Amino acid sequence: MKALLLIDIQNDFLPGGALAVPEGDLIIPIVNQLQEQFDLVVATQDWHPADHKSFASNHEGKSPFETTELLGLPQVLWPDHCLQNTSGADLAPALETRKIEAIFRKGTNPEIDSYSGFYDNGRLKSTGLADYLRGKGVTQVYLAGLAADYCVYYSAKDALGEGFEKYFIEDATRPISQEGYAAARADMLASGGKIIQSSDLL
Ligand code: VGL
Ligand code: ZN
Repeated sequence: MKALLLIDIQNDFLPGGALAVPEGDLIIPIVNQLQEQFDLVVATQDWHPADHKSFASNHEGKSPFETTELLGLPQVLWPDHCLQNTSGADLAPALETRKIEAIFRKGTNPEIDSYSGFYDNGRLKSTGLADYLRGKGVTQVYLAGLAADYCVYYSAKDALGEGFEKYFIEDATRPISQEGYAAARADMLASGGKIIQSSDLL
C-alpha cells in the first residue's frame, strides 16, 4: 500500500508568502494530478505559535536567515511564518483537498523547530504519523511539497528511518536554496531513498 504525503503546501511558502519558496506555486497542478494515483493522501501543516523560537523576531538583535542554537541544535532563524489560525498557515487554495484524509500539524512547541512530519528536530515527540501510516497498511511513502531542502527532505529521511520505502517526487517540490537542496539530494541518494519525477507515476 502506497501513500502520498503532501508536506506544508501552505500560503506562507508560496510566492508572496512570509517564507516564500521560489516557484512553490508550480508544484500545485502536479500535486493535484498525482493525488489521483493514490488511495491514501495525507498532509502536514507547519503550525507555529507567535512565540516560536525559530522566528528571528523572538531573538533580540537577530535577523531572518541568521543562525543560532535551540536546545543545542543548529537553527536557522526564519521570518515569522505559518502562525496558527492565520491565512498564511492555510493550505494553498489551489490545492485539491478532497482526498486528504488526515492533516498532521507540527511546530507547535515554541522551544524547538519541527521540519519533519514525523518528529520535531530534537526527536522529543512523535507526531504519530508513522503509526498512522502503519495502521493503514502503508509500506511505500511518496513525498511532495515545500520546501524540498527542509521539511520535505527531513520528512523523507524519517520515512526511511521508520522503515518505509521512500520516493521523493522531485518536480513536485521546490527548495528554499538550490545549494541546500544539492546537499539534501546527495544525502538522499547516498542513504538509499529513491528520487523520481511525477512522469514516473502519471
Ligand atoms: C519549513 C522552514 C521553516 C518547510 C518550515 O516547510 O520547509 N521550512 N518551517
Ligand atoms: Zn516553520
